[in-house]
Amino acid sequence: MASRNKIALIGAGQIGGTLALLCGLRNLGDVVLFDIVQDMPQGKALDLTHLAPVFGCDFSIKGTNNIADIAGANVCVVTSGLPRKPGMSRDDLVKTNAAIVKTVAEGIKQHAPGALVIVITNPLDAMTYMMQKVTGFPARMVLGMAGVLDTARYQAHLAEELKVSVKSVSAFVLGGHGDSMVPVRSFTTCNGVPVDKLIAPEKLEPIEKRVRNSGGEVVALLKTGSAFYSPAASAIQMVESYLFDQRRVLAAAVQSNGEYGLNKGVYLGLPIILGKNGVEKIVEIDLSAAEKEALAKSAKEVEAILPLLGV
Ligand code: A3D
Repeated sequence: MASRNKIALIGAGQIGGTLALLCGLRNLGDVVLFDIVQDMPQGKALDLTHLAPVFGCDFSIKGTNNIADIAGANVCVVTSGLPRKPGMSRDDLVKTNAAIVKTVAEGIKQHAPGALVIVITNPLDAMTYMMQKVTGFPARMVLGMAGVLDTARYQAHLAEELKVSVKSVSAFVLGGHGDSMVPVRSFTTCNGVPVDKLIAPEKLEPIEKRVRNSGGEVVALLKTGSAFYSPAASAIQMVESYLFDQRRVLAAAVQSNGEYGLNKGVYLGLPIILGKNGVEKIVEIDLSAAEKEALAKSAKEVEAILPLLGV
């Protein structure tokens, strides 16, 4: 008999709770929702248990403060850590969140050694690097969610400008999940038509600038916390690609093995194929000289933070 998937959500805050909801709605398997705050994950789990009959979702969800409950998880999605406040950069979170991610990584290493780990905690690329270093898991099994979201933000604003369905826009945003991220215009199309043939540069540039600052735009509006619906949805796309071996081509923070001339070992948003073995392949696309330069600059910004991690 086939066994059910088990998805461990580490951090039961805004993104963790939304992830749990989406796991249920999309029938992905059974969920363990872990947090250090007493009773809160149990409360969210009970609420979602009551939702299951309404939509006919066959899933069990357990809220817990005991990390040992993640044992046997196929996938761990990590959101534990502080979100930004208005005026903060993602890098301002580094010290606090590094300590949290280190503890969580030790728990995952001990209790879920076979799991795919998807990190969402910011600063994303550095936290994913830290997760791989502390768990010692193969690099193909540790990746960060940012590229799917940054790409979705680009697609959303391009579709708005073109007045077309978001389904018609195909795009890539690569690089670090920060101000230096790289919207890859040369591989961004509306049903195969290059986007720079459809939108004039003076309109395209502000859209790309807005994408780089989209996270901050949401933070400034919310005032407490950061985006959570779209980050959760983006991670769910990655979870599905892994659990169902969909081999989707998407952008994710992965460990470079020298692709694109980047230093080996650095974590950065690159195009990948995500399947049952985790990162099946880092795809090398033919970037323009300016895009390559922007990617290298973005990698330098990520590398500048790594010494602060102490791993
Ligand atoms: P929030 O609602 O504050 O939830 C974080 C949760 O982590 C809280 O419930 C904490 O109690 C919990 N926590 C703290 N320490 C631990 C620990 N040691 N073990 C388990 N849980 C712990 O934040 P959120 O869900 O809105 O955001 C979570 C993270 O995602 C933040 O670092 C955000 O900056 C980041 N984020 C990333 C993106 C990307 O695109 C990469 C987008 C939006 C937010």
